[in-house]
Amino acid sequence: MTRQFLALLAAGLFSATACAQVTVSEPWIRATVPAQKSSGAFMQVQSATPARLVEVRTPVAGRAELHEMAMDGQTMRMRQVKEIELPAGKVVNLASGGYHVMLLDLKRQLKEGESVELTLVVQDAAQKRQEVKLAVPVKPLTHSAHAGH
Ligand SMILES: [Cu+2]
Repeated sequence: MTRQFLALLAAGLFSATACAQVTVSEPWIRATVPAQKSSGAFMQVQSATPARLVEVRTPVAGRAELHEMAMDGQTMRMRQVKEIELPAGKVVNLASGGYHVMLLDLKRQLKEGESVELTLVVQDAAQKRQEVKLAVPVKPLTHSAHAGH
């Protein structure tokens, strides 16, 4: 990623008006070791009106996917999902072992204590999209069970 692109990202893409109807609490990203190419982002998301989380973006990863963990016979596996339902007023927990955000093709190591820009794209019932921009703290590797990639 070029410096120019980073500057564009910081300057223009996001309006300052965070959507009032979507609340994100306790977001965190799992720290990585130097050669590691993937990590997970976890948080609690609540929307006042029925909506769906349809996309996640971050400058530190080549791509970010929405995943869910599910039993496949006797084994827990994760798979990509297109979207995550946000029922009105319900806190949806994106956590290790359930739905989560997977960061893939990491461009660098994510170190404990830093803050990573993450943007959630939420679509409401009228198909209108809005972005929720977050500064997410990187925390130590506490969920080692999540190593499926
Ligand atoms: Cu995953």
